[in-house]
Amino acid sequence: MTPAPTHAPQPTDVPAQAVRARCALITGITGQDGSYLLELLIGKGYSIHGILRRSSSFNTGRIDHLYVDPHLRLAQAAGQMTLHYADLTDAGSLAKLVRQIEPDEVYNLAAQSHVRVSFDMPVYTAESVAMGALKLLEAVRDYEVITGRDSDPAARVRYYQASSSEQYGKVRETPQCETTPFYPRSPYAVAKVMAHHATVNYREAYGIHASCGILFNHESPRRGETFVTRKITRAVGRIKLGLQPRVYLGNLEAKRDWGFAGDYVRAMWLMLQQSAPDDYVVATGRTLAVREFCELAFAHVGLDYRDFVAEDARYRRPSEVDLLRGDAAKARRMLGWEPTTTVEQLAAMMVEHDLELARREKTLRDAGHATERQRGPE
Ligand code: NAP
Ligand code: G4F
Repeated sequence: MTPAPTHAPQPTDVPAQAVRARCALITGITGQDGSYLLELLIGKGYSIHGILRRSSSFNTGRIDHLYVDPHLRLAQAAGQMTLHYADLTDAGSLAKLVRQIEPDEVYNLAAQSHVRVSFDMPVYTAESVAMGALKLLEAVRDYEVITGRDSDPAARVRYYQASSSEQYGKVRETPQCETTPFYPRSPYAVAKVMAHHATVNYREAYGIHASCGILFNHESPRRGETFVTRKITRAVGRIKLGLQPRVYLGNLEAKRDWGFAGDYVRAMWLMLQQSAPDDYVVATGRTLAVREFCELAFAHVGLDYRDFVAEDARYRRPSEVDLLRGDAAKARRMLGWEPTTTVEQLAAMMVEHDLELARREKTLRDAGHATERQRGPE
């Protein structure tokens, strides 16, 4: 594996007597959650390693603000972020990386995470989500055995699996909690259920300190543009500035429990600080229909969503998850975790961000630059 540009100081930059900072490996560091988790761990003084997929174009937009030019490394206070080329589908790259960086904590956030796309790419989704988790767990298990960390409870690697409320699927009880049965309704959810059970199994079979966070939908200004909240807030900004006439959506009646991603990565970290591994639901406990989120987002700029939202069946899924509402009582009780952001604040934050992007786009357009890109049926 060829190391990507390193963002951390080299050993010569670090005083010899320095205590080793806690070391975390994050898969999916370039995604929404990875970027917030990176910020959280930097604030806590961790040395962080992230895996980067090879892409023909830049894919580090969400973490570029944390990049430190390696030529300025001597001016940097402590070792922070190093990126490595690897892929969840490449077991060898994962095993090599775990052995090389010797992490104290591993956060498995990488995934083909789009539910609608998983119907188009079920095999790749399973390869990255289900088999990817298994490959990473195997890498951790082998590393622990080789180094003897498996026989010292204080030295065990702590592993976080990004499980999903999507695993509940066709729910028969509301709200959903840790004991609610899974009934997956998409290739993505099926793969996440496997990854979840594999994580629990490695905990029980090999004593790995592995926890699953069953996170309900969480959003932010860094949310991918084809997830419904961001698709809506991005459209609000562009419609308000006259850059597009309307937005086409699929099922407006689906209900989701939407929280703020910045709050949810705190729960991930808290799970790995517990003496015993376990599984936790992370959610706000409030649920809104997509239609109601539209209402909130458009109202923030004084518009009525009914004038601008049109339905298009291409955005519907072959099988839908109609209702999700989480009960995070266990996370509140055991981790002391609380969400800090209401869905109203979340919608306002995202609309403000996307209004600013629309202003910049309009400036470019008015100067004669074409800016809008074509997108797929997501
Ligand atoms: P996201 O923004 O889609 O980020 C996914 C990350 O995974 C990106 O860094 C992506 O790299 C990387 N990735 C995709 N395929 C990969 C592969 N084969 N090998 C290595 N890296 C790969 O997702 P997110 O919203 O941050 O979610 C983080 C995790 O939590 C995911 O596992 C998701 O399924 C799960 N989850 C999310 C939510 C939610 O509401 N956000 C809720 C429950 C669970 P690129 O940047 O190069 O694409
Ligand atoms: O924003 P969504 O695409 O998120 P979805 O499917 O709930 O999945 C997200 O949350 C999961 C946690 O439960 C994560 F595990 C997963 O990785 C991802 O982050 O869609 C939300 C709802 C769906 O019911 C969908 O049918 O919005 C509905 N929707 C209606 N119109 C739309 C659209 N979704 C998208 N993406 N695009 C539409 O035009």
